[in-house]
Amino acid sequence: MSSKFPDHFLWGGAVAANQVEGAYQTDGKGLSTSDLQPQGIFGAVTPRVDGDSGIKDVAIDFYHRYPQDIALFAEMGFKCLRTSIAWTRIFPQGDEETPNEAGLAFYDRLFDEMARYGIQPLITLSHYEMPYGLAKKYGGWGNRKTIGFFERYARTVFERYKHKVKHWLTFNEINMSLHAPFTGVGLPEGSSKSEIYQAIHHQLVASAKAVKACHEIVPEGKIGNMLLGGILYPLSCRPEDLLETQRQNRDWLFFGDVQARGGYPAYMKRYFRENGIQVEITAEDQQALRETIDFISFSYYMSGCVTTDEAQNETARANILNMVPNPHLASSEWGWQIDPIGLRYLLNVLYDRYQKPLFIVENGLGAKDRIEADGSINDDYRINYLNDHLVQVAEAIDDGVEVMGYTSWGPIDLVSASKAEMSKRYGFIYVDRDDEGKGSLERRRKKSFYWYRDVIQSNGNSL
Ligand code: BGP
Repeated sequence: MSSKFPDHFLWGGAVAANQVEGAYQTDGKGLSTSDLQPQGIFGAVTPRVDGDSGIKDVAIDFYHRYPQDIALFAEMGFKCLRTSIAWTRIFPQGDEETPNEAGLAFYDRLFDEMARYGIQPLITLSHYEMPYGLAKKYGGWGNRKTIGFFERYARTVFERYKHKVKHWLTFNEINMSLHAPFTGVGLPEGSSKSEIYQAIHHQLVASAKAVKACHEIVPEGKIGNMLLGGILYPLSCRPEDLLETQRQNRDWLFFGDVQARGGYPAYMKRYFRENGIQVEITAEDQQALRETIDFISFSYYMSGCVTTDEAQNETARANILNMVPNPHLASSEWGWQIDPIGLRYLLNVLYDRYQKPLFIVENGLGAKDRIEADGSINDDYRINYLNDHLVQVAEAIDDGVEVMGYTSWGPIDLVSASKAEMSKRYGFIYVDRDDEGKGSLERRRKKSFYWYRDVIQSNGNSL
């Protein structure tokens, strides 16, 4: 069978600064909102006290061990590595006039190391974090001033890395801001819907300004958005369920509509009005939003269902997003429902809606791994999950969907975002570290390492 994947398909993996780097105060780095959440993004916000050690302080020590890790990615044949820049390495408090040179120099070293192996960087400007200084002093994205601070940061990194980085993303899973206000937009728990949507609006304007800056500074580059791509199905064919499903899907698609189409969709105006949500959108904001992204990127882990039946809703709460479980699907240990066909469906939905190239920048199975007596790790469950999803990506490509690349989540084990622990592993590469932070940090190839190497080498023919 000839490969359905195009030549130059960007195969690779995705990580995020705060889940791998560690070195949380090294070389002048400031505290980030993600450094303050020992229990993960959905845990309580517990401001750190000096000397307190959270699992992310060291994470997997990528800050110092990246040469070894990139060599392992190269061994699998990676064409692309997605990671993020920690804003606080560049502007430690967020509101400085001049950037921190030691932080900038770190990413120069990192991108140079990737270039040695021909691995292209795909860089997220903000992955679930912002300078704590901005959250504390200005109220995070609740304050319009944060737009300017972000624009300065974005322009600084575009200028600095324009010859090294050609693919950029603005905010990781921008649509999660609705569920995790502190990490997403730097607002305290208990903020009102108006406050959250106002902060989201500021973030959308900032995203558009970064897109404009990228187009000016890196004209031959491409910049995309990044959406959490969980698709929702109606639990029944009752018309009310269908309508409610459309409404809930729009809850997250609305972000893509603004970023890809250049303005607020009409349905949001009704939603704001009927829910008493007040958002200040100036004429200048509307002008800024007209600068649209070049491609759509998204994460995909699971799908879920929607019902208007209150009794069924009560029993739901099956996973992190409170989705109603689909009786036809199995779940991971964390209640994330496994749905490869949903990925094909979602790719088609997004392509029909936006007609822009798509990039799957996260997909994977979080699972506990066991090391056998002979030292091997036989993660067939992970291979099966990824294989099934990639088969559906090939189907979508055959459907005519333009897919730029695929970066699986956590190609090397890292700290989980939702739980801030190590034992929920996604990697092809095992890292010796446990939830208490004990372990040698030694790296070890799992069975899936060789499987992925074959997939890349054959451009998907081995699936
Ligand atoms: C996405 C985030 C990632 C990542 C992943 C897996 O939502 O963008 O940062 O961690 O989910 O989630 P978890 O780590 O909670 O298993």
